[in-house]
Amino acid sequence: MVNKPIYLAASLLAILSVIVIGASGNTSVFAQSDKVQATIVPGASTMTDKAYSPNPIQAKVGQTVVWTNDDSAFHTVTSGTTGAPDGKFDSGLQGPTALIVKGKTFEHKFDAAGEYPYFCTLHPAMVGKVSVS
Ligand SMILES: [Cu+2]
Repeated sequence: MVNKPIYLAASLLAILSVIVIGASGNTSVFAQSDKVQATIVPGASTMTDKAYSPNPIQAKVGQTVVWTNDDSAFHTVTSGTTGAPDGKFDSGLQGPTALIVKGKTFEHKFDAAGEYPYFCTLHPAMVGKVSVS
């Protein structure tokens, strides 16, 4: 009977340690996502280097950048500099990836480090950059 409080305390410690170990074992939940979200902001047509957000987009090698058109106008995400697309990626003017209406998305996976400038072929003042490291 004298040992009962000690037994209870030991049981409590055992339960607590299971909880603590369980919580600290969850670090994988916070692992890097394979997608980076970006948007084409409302009113983007005249917003030059603020048209795409964030700008620049920071991504790690192997990540996929997903652009969502949050504007009511049709835009593109076209790699290269204004008037000189370099062919690395392009949401295009037609087809399934064209950002014709609000809510449409375009994504591209970046497999090499570097700086990737892009623009909108419909509003050449719209410019952005993806910085991959
Ligand atoms: Cu545009």
